Amino acid sequence: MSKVLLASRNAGKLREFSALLPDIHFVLWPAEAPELPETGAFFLDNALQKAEGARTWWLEHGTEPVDGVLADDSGLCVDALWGGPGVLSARFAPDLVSYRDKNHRLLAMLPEGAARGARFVCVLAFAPMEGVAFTVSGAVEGSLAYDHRGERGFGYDPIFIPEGHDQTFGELPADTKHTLSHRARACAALRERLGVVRE
Ligand code: ITT
Repeated sequence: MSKVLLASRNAGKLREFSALLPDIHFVLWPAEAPELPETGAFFLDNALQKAEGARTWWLEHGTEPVDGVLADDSGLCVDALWGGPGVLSARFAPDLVSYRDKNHRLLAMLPEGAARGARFVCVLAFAPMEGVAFTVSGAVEGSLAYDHRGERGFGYDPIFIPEGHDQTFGELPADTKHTLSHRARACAALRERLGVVRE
């Protein structure tokens, strides 16, 4: 089993990575570690920034050996909002605390009759402790619900209906989300890539 530092403070992501990559033992990003920079304009830039920033910090301060660092930059891209909130998904509506409120705010921003197409995108960056970092990505197409529906998952899950389903990710069981989500697809690509790297 490989040991990987997960450069994320998002509990929802951690839960999903544990389910999607059960063969990896994740070491958590410590509470005393710094906030990782994510100043890029693209998911890919931010994922690499986080993975490489975490690797540099761990090389100096890490408390146990790890094989590499995994970072995830992801978000919801809404057609009627010109792809927003996109890379700014975690920073959308900072005046609001709960995702129920943020989701209502986001839905209220859509003009009446607007197209409801949206997609979740996930870019994973993996930085081996020695060697060059690489990225993989995954996306899932879907549409926005008209209201916050369901309490499963996290973040924008209760307003996103994946293509081919009638329920939101907030209503669908986690096992279903894990067969088709942006993160599941990116994890499948990561597994394949790590398999190649190990050969
Ligand atoms: P880390 O950088 O510490 O990993 P973060 O929450 O800041 O955590 P991002 O910058 O990648 O991570 O922001 C992603 C946001 O997009 C996240 O906070 C959610 O609001 C949303 N998001 C991403 N994947 C999601 C998913 O599977 N379901 C619901 N919302 C998701």
